[in-house]
Amino acid sequence: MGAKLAIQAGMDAIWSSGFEISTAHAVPDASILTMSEYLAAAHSIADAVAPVPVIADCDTGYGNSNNVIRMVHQFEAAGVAAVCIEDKKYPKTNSFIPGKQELASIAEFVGKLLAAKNAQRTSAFAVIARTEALIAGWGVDEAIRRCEEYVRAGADALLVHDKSKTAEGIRAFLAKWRPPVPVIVVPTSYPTLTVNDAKSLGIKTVIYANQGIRASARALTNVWQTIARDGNSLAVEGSIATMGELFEVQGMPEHKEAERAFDRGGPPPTRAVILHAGEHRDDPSLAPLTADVPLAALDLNGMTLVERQVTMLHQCGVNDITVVAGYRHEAVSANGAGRVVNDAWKSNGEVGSLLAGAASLNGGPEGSRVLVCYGDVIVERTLLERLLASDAECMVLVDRSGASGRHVRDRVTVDGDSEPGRRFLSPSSPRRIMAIGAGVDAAHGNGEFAGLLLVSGQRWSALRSRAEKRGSGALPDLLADAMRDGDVVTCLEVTSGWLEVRTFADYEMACRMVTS
Ligand code: SPV
Ligand code: MG
Repeated sequence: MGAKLAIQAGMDAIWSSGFEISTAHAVPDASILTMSEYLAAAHSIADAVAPVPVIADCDTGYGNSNNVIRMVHQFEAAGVAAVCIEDKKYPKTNSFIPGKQELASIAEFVGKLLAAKNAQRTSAFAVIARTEALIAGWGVDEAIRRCEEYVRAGADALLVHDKSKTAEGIRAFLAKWRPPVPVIVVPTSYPTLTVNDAKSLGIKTVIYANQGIRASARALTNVWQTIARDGNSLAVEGSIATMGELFEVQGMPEHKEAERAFDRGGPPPTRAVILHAGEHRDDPSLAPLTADVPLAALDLNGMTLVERQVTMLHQCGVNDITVVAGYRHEAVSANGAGRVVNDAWKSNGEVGSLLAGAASLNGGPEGSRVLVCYGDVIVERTLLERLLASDAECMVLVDRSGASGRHVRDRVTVDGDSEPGRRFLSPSSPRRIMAIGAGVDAAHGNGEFAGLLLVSGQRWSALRSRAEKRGSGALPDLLADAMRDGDVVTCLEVTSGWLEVRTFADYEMACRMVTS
């Protein structure tokens, strides 16, 4: 995160700092963490900022020249642009820890540099030699003597570290010797040196090695102290990053984009609208139950009807759900779903409710499918799963059982010659609906619309425009409009597994049959 924020703020490259990684683990920067831990951090950083170059601070090379060979292989494979090793004895301590800073011999360090340059597999990879001669108090001449040898051994750049309060040591170094490779400095203790000053001295890279984690530590302390003191987080809310900012840093927008482009695992995302606006008071047997509450709020063995519908949709992976309420809407609570009200439900009907629901779906991912569900219908989960598994452009659930002896609300005519009431297997490819809506009479109907409609993202936009044109009416009539314009509507044919609650007897049956 720190690396990505630094790049976003305008830095050119990243120093994967041993001090910062140790601090993040709350252990001393003293060869305590292992190479694997530094490597994992450098790898994550390189991934996060690619193709921005990352320089990995590799301390003393984590051992002798053999350790350096493996180190170079691993860091190069992890995508870092360069490694930097320093000429101290192992185990090292951070250069700013007072006390003894022991240097390795020139010969030993030259051996490590030769091993590193010999181990690299790609020509662009760089090995930076860091001298701690000034840190250890050995003076500018020793620093130069060492750096000359390091350049002869193949070092691609030199990091001349110093902990004095001014840049005089570095100035003196560069005044006496102008190395044939780039020079890098870390002005932690002499922050008055500007990048422009460094440039005019001939320095190629300035590393701000630890300011990031120092800022984080101070900010964390302030935030926790405030929350602990206040017993809430109000006072800090305005000064801390928002979750949205961090979603950006995580790369959530790219994640979503990639999911849309490449994720082919399973059915496409589906949003659902449940139409619950109507009053269901035309049947006298149900009217007393729905005098004060709508059908959606009726209890079905411990859960309201709408809660059952929402729960089942969740179980089938549909999480973006809008319930459209109307009649006695204040009694409809839709936990786990959004809720909108169609105030004009009496006059604009299912189409009006569909439009009210569509408005609230606007925020969802572009192109996802829409499932429209009648509020007074309960289906078995397997039917819903079968419908959702389909990749049809526009599909309705149709009951072919013949519906003999009972009122059929929405008749449909399905293509093909299967006789209603006979046993049958669903065809391998879905059959077309030839007619739907008010125009289908008993003589021509051979099935019943069972209250579920699944529409692809593309078809949804067209259906919505048609609904806007129509303004009101019943859902089957809207589909009939679409078919008149040439749209193909197919069906998933079933002979049982659903029921609609239109009478008190239906309600009783639902209570008997719905158990879990
Ligand atoms: C680091 O960042 O780990 C360094 C630079 O090695 S310094 O902490 O200044 O030594
Ligand atoms: Mg370090």
